[in-house]
Amino acid sequence: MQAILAAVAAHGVLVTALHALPQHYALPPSTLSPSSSSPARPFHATHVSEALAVSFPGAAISATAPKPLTAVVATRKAVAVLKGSTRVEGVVTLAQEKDGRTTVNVRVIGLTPGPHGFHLHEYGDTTKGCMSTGPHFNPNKKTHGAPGDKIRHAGDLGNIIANADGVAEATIVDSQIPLTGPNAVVGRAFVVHELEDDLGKGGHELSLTTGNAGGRLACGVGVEANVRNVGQIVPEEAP
Ligand SMILES: [Cu+2]
Ligand SMILES: [Zn+2]
Repeated sequence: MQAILAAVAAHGVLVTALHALPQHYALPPSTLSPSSSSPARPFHATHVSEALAVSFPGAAISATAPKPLTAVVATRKAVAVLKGSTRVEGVVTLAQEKDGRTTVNVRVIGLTPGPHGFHLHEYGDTTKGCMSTGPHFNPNKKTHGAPGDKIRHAGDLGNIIANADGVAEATIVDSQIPLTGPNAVVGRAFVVHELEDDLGKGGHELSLTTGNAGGRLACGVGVEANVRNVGQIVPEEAP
């Protein structure tokens, strides 16, 4: 009796998996091509369909049917932990949407209340603190500007604003800071500054290079969270 119940349960799970599969196949073809996955990875899409084709006929299902393979990693993610020589610190989490835009969630503590320039700088080199992270990331050789400007550095993310407790929280959605490719944030540094970024409009001699945002209080290098695993089908975790 128990064996029958187990077989029924396994059957139900597999039917669920089959119903769920088609929407997961709406992935870009490149993410499912054999070349995008090393042979060692066990849950490649073709393997999934073969496994289901073989095991689906009801009579053949045993109680030891494999776990359903329906969870797909869909969003690229990266993270940066900001530290400095002061008590300013923070965390930046990044998620790249399907349409290519990146959502940046920032939380920084220990700031003076008010606006502080926030940028992606070119290098992930922090051997000399935040100073060795180089200038604003600027692959298109533009002048400094606001995030919404046509003419801006790719790394120009504007200001984050600290409250009376010195905490700044912001969500920025931007199309110039992808998580993959030659302009990826991975390996570059996020920097939070002492002063407000004038967004290129302050008339100071530094306005068109740095926004005259003053010293670098804290910085952190973007590192990948799941960047390489997007598009993979993985076993659903047990409830
Ligand atoms: Cu900066
Ligand atoms: Zn800039």
